[in-house]
Amino acid sequence: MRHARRAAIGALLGSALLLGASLTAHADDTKITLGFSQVGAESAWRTANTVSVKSAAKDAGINLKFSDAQQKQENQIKAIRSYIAQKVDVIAFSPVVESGWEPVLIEAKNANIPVILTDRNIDVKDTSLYVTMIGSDFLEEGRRGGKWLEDHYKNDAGPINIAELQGTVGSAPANDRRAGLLEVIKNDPKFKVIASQSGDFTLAGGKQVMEAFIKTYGKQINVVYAHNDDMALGAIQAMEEAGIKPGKDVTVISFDATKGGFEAMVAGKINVDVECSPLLGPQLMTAVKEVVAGKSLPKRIVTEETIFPMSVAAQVLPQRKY
Ligand code: GZL
Repeated sequence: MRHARRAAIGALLGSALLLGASLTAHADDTKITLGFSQVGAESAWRTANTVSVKSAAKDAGINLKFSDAQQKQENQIKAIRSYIAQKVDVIAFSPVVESGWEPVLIEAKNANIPVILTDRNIDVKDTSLYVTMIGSDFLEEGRRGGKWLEDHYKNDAGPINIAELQGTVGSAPANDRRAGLLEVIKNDPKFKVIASQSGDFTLAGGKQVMEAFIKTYGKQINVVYAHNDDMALGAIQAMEEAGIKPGKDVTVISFDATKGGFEAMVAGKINVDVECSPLLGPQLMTAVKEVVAGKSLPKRIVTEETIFPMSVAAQVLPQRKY
């Protein structure tokens, strides 16, 4: 008798466990699935952005499908097409460049899958192809860098020759950080951009381009305007190998304000770092849930950020999150 009772209880327990499992499985099916196409892993900023997206998806209970495009637009388009085929609930991506997105975004629209842009913007006539764009105002970042430069050299008659390390060709941050600088210095003839070339947002790219600039312009260079910290750190290596003291012989302006940028400011090798926050994950997941819930979102969600001169770096560095 006791044996039979024990067997019955065991069977009951087993089916309860099975039921529980199937409920959880069912719960997984009702989880929101987000397909995310990331630019690549080109910089410390990008790495921090990926960590933010992945951890925020986990915290939000969102099922994340993630792909790294190795900075190639065709890989992002392929990833977006695969998310459409998998019928994800929402697609989000950080567009490596501004143009060439209409065809695949029309496919997403025809599949009734909403698209959210993060980090970088796109240049499309039909802005109904995406719900919202969450990220920095790169034009304002460029203006901040330009205004700092004007103030830094307010008592210097010039000429002030600028060597510009551009980010990825055709990308919104590269286009706008350049445009913001030129907008500020255009009425001040003492400033001249004597060299400008893309280092593709990488440390190696920044070093390679700076080596070429030093060969061609040598001591004529007064300022390095680097579109991100990784290229600035590469340029610093090139300058030191050429016996140039970055931050002293040459003023270095950089963007992102990553830990590496702060450490270089503490070491006196970067003079100012314009903040560009990669911590977009939480805002993205909130937007995803709101889109799925049918709520309307603003077309543009701008991240709050500032500028850090070298003088505050040592005090601010311990609080930095990326
Ligand atoms: C800016 C981001 C840029 C960073 C670079 O939001 O798109 O790409 O400035 C990164 O570090 O590679």
